[in-house]
Amino acid sequence: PRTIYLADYTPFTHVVEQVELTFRLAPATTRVLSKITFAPNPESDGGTFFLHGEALKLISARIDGAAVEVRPVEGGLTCDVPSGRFVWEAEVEISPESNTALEGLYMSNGMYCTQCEAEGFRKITYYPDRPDVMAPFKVRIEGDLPVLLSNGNPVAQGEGWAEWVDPWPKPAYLFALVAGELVNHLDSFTTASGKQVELNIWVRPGDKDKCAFGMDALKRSMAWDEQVYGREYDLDIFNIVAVDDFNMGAMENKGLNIFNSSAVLASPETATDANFERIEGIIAHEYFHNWTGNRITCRDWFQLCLKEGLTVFRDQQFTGDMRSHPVKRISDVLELRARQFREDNGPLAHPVRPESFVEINNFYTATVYEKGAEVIGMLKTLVGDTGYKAALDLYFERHDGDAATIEDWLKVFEDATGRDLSQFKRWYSQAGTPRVGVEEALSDGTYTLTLTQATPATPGQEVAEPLVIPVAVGLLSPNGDEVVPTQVLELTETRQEFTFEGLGAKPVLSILRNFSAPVILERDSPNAERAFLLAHDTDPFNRWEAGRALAKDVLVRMITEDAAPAPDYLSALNTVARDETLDPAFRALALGLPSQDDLAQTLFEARRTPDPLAIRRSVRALSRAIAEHSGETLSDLYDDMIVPGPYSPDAEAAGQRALRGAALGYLTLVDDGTRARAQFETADNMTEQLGALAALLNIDAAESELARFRAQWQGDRLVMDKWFGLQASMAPPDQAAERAQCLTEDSDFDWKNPNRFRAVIGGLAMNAAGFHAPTGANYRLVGDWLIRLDPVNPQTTARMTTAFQTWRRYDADRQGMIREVLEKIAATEGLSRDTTEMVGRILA
Ligand code: HT7
Ligand code: ZN
Repeated sequence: PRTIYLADYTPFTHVVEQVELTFRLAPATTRVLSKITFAPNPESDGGTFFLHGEALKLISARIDGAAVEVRPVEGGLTCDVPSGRFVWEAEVEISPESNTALEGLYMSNGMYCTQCEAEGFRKITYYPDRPDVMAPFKVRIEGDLPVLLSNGNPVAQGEGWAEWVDPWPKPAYLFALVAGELVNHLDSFTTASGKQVELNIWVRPGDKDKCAFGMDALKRSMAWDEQVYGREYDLDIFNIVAVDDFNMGAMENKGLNIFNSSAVLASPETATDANFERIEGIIAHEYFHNWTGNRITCRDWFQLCLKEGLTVFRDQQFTGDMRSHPVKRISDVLELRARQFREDNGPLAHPVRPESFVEINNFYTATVYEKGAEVIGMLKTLVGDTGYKAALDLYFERHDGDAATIEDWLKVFEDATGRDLSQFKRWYSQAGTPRVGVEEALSDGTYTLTLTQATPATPGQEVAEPLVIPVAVGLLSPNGDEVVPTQVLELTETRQEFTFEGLGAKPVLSILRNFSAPVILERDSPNAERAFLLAHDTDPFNRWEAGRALAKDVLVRMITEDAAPAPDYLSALNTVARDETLDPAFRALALGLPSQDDLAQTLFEARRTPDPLAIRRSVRALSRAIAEHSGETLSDLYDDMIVPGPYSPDAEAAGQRALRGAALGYLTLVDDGTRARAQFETADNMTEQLGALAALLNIDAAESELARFRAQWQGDRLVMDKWFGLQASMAPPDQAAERAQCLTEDSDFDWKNPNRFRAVIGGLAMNAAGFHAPTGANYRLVGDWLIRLDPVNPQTTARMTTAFQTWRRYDADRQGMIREVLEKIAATEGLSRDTTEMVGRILA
């Protein structure tokens, strides 16, 4: 397959002035008629006229009304065109019902829908399918279905047809069409300038009672973007549609967002608190794209982080404002370390702005999204809130309507703040997680902090240059008072000293407050100091981090030295759990132990081969020790954290349920499941029902509850995904293979549905000890399912190969078995470009 390089960018030969599309819908033979006005692009040096097109049956093509002879070439066609403006007209036929890849126009439960990002529009008609070609679209849909939707505003409709006009020039990847038997949850929003906007969430008839929360989240997002970023909505209507078969979470098509139903549908009975929070975040994210992504888009796909990093950053800010900033920051960092650090420290490492790709779909990664957001967070820390606001105002003013680049983005910060960002820019081009070292010294009242930085080599990048790393620090006196409040040190050299005067005694350092940079701190502080910070730090993130570091240290000793659970840690944790001055949601996070995957990586970095079974044993032993040590505290929490009244998904109630759920998890280890069984019986919401089921599964005593859960929820696809996912991800190591096999043979295992496939196969891959069971049976099971899925849905297959990205951590036997599986996948005849690229990179 051909590699595409950022350095090879050239503008398209033409600009598109207008697009008119007519769809005559039929499951196997949809006709797409296009009329596109092209004019020479003054910014192009010329070249051959080329239109992308894939899997299209060309019926006819005309230029300025006369038939034209087209020449098929790889990935599309070329033809001779007039030297000035001309009108291209084509008719093509496509088959939505046989489109299982869920890219282009496809069908899901009898409904037509589209997914065009990144390069799906070329499966709909011939077009310059690249983000820097922006045009206004007019769309006519003809089909015998009650609801016919596209981008922009509705302009006319009749029985079996509808016309839409989107006045805002957009790239083809933001095109969308939906047609089906849908019902709407209707509402409206009045913008700051007084414009009335119609809002709809379109769903299958049975799902109408699951839209209220999503609608509320949408209205809060619209208000927030006006208040915080000064951004108003710009059409008369905003539609969201829920679709069951979808490769990712959701898609920000202009005025017509399409959502995986799991990312929008929620009711107290069927969705957990975590689901509600995810839905709120995704609705906000897609809505915020209207400005950061749609009004200002990307010049080319290498600039993906321009829209995704910024939009993730904005949705993180939104959730922090809606809920709790410290809790959100801790959750985001947990996620960053679990997904992005894993990527950045393995064979799939790539810069936030990659410089080459084979298949762009493989670069919708944690690095582009989450590290992309961290880079923006660092920029904001460096230029301050006022500088950030000025830069963003300038960005919207200067680039509205543009297809922009990271250079454009950084230039607005330079122009608005006067700062030189040439060194900072390395964050976009240099992969790998920087390691920051710390040395401290006190002499004559002067405290000297020496910081070092080094970034390990990553694929294709042997040498890393020093970055600009904002390190937020505070100093505490030994009695717990803060003697130096938070200040941001700018680490720009490989080694740099910072001094603080007038300190009587050696202070306790609280470093990287609020996780001010996406780095790994290499610092072996004594456990007494960690316990001190856990008790006294004024920075909530670092308080949590201190507890985390303690837990990790205890677990590593248990795993490698067969040590007993450290009593100091047990009592420190008990104190935090009891501390009523702390938010319950924070306490719930503090009670969580590092994941088994995190521990495996920690051991690997300490040059020890992780044994997944030993890790699991130690985590379970520590959990049991916590349950025994803090039995009374946990029992009190379980009784006190009952949320009175009807279920509400708000942050406060969710925080209390999270703490109660954490307590239940521990208590179930020592009460034979008595409480969990009772909770399962009486739960009136999914958070508590699923929490009880998980607690029982954890002690392998959920047989009857699993059967009852299934009987209750058989008809609800999203809830049944939970049933599948929980079993695959929690099966004990010696049963995981058999259990997973059984789940894949279940009559409800609809493997072509990405949510169900991810629940079972992804769930198994997340079951750390189970996946790595010494027989290798689960490696083979996952590998064989990926081979089966690849011809049906390459995008989801390729994403799921990441289950194997950490393979080099493990012992020779496991590595050998995984290599065999990867080589078998790679050798599969007709393997997609997507999966070929991923497996090749993982094996390299
Ligand atoms: N911009 C979207 C990314 C995307 C996508 C979404 C659904 C299916 C396939 C997709 N490929 C790329 C989603 C987002 O970041 O908001
Ligand atoms: Zn996005």
